[in-house]
Amino acid sequence: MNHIEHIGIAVKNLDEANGLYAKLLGVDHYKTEEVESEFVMTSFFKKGVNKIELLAATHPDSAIHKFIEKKGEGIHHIAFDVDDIELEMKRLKDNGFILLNEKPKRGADNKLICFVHPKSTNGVLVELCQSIKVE
Ligand code: CMX
Repeated sequence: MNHIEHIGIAVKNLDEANGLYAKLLGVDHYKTEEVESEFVMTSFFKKGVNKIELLAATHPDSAIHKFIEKKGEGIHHIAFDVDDIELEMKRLKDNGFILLNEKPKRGADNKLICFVHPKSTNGVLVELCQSIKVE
């Protein structure tokens, strides 16, 4: 497990939130990307070493829609960079953490990802992110 790769923030309206975070951070988002398998549209901001991911639901079945319905907009997850996601998933599983998937999935911004259930991490949704090497 390395540094925090990004912080994910659940928002209702991505366009409005993009404008607001651009004003807040003083930089525009550098990309938007849909993750169809997760029913989310994402956008990314980079400020120094820090990265923020905004997430908006594209479907009522989206985890982001359910989260906002229940808790409102706000911090949704903390993502950690990892060198070898399969190794890290095994290490966490062996230590009793509940992983959301058996195999890494393709996430936004060129990453392989796996979520750790918040029930096993004191109520915080944790994401593992391994950068996909571009040949
Ligand atoms: N943080 C903390 N707690 C959360 C949470 C979150 N983000 N989302 C849900 N919970 C809580 C719920 O409130 C609920 O608590 P109670 O049991 O006390 O009511 C509990 O976790 C279970 O929630 P649920 O909605 O019933 O859902 P599941 O158990 O099926 O799964 C979760 C929950 C959080 C793992 C999953 O829905 C989720 O959010 N997965 C990640 C999806 C996502 O962010 N995809 C974007 C990927 C984009 C990318 O970066 O590539």
